[in-house]
Amino acid sequence: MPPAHKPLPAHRPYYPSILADPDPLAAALQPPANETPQQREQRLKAEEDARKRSENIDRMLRHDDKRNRRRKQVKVLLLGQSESGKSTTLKQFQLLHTPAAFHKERIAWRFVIYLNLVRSIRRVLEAIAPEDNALPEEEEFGDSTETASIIISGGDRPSSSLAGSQPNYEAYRRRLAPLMDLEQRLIVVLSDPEEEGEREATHLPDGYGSFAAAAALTSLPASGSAPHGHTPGRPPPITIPSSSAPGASSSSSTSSQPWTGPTSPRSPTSPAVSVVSSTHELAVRTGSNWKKHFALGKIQSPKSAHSGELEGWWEDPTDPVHVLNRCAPVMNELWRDPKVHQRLAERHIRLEESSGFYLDEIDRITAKMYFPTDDDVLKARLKTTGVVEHRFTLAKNSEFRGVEWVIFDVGGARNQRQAWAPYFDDVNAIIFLAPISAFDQQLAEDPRVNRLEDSFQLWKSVIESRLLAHVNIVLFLNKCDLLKKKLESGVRLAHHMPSYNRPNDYETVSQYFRNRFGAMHQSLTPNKSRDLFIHLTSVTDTRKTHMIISNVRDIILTANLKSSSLM
Ligand SMILES: Nc1nc2c(ncn2[C@@H]2O[C@H](COP(=O)(O)OP(=O)(O)O)[C@@H](O)[C@H]2O)c(=O)[nH]1
Ligand SMILES: [Mg+2]
Repeated sequence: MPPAHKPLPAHRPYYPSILADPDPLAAALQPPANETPQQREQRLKAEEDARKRSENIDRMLRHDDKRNRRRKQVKVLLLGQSESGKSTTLKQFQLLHTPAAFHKERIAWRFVIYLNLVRSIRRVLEAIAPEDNALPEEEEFGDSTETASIIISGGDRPSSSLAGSQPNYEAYRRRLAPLMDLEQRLIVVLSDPEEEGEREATHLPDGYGSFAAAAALTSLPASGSAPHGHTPGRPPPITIPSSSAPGASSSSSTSSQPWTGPTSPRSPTSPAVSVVSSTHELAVRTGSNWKKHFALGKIQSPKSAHSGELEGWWEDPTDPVHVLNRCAPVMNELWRDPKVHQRLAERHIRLEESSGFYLDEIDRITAKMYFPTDDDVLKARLKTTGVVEHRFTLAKNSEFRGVEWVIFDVGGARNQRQAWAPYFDDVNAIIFLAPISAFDQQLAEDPRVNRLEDSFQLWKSVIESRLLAHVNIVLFLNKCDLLKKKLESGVRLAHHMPSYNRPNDYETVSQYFRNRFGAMHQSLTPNKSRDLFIHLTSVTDTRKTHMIISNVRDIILTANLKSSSLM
């Protein structure tokens, strides 16, 4: 059972109807029972922001009512746990429907991609740290919750019998130290120093388009406030909620337990960067319009004493590209070192499957005039907090010409889910993403909870919801490319889901997941006439995803047309 929750303030008109209702979705969206006053304050602020935003949209819609009666609008909500692929799906919608705007924004992702790369290097260094160095290094280089998400099982330190094959950790650490400094500087550039307290959101202040502007802030100590990392034991087995017994919940109690993961409140005077870098993933906040700050025109290089404006960022000596470029040979050496790979394998760490992985393309990414490609942007990982909205109008498709689409991308982490509620009201369709490759991983926000188990629980609460009973649902069983690789590398589903007793090949496993998610819908939905559309997806694959999106778009439009003609 989910924990009891504190009542929410009475002035918020959206929630009471949901919270008073014993709807299973309401329970799934409850805040953690043991939240601190600071977390509560933050949450209430986020909810207030979401409410205002929703009210603004309503106001705008009322204003545009006349026009909208003629020009139909379709609202689609992207739902799913953190790192399920929601923002990537939104990027694919943008790339398909507003490619010029997408291309214009590509350069804004450069620093995010750099940060993703540097964090991968940090993870490798953490993984190869010798046993006796382990604790200090974890404190210095961050917590282990992120690496926990890519540990297959076990997670024990390698035994001392491996001593002869140790990579030269100290030498790598010394030679790559400039990158660890750079990580702090990138976080400063991408963060908002105005915001205080524990927060994952970052919104970019004016004037932060220039890397030089942040250089002055970077003499801060690297860390010191990192909480103790969590070394997970063998992950708990996954139990699928029984589809034949509506209301039955998983036998695992972990998923309903409150989050007690690392928290490290930041004092206003303490360096913002150390907390962000060691305990949190960098996130982007709704409405921050952060991409504008990094648009080409805003990236100013300092003026040369002699010749005025410089040509590009690569001529700015303070630009991060120079540190990256200088460290590229060592990064390559580290990533190609067989001893490093042996160590990673012994620790069951597969960085190739983690978010924002660019280690196979170090030379290209660190080139002085590097400009992100479409694929780079699709692979970039930046956590979403709040709700991001994207609008576009179908111009070419004759049948549905002029229909406006509004797609909402939400934060998927557990402490973000209550911000979803205001968007349920008049949504036409939900695209729910479940990353089925994650059967051997844990949530970053709670390493005790298996990611697939969390997806099943979330899926169950969405399909059972009476509030959403008449909303079209499309299910993306995502990260199929990673699932295939994982199974081919020998990871066994049955090891993590003891009830699974079929062959371990991709076809059988993906079909099994399709059947299970489908059967849950069939038995739990309050609307038996609702059709469920299931797609096996890898949303980083542009060609296939665009075909699926076009198909989904037409299905949603047809269903929408049908229901509006019935009204
Ligand atoms: N290989 C692979 N990576 C994916 C896929 N979907 C998403 N990703 C990556 O997973 C990370 C998290 O995705 P994101 O869209 O930010 O997840 P969100 O938290 O649900 O918005 C990003 O680095 C994506 O590029 C997929 O199907 N295959
Ligand atoms: Mg996101």
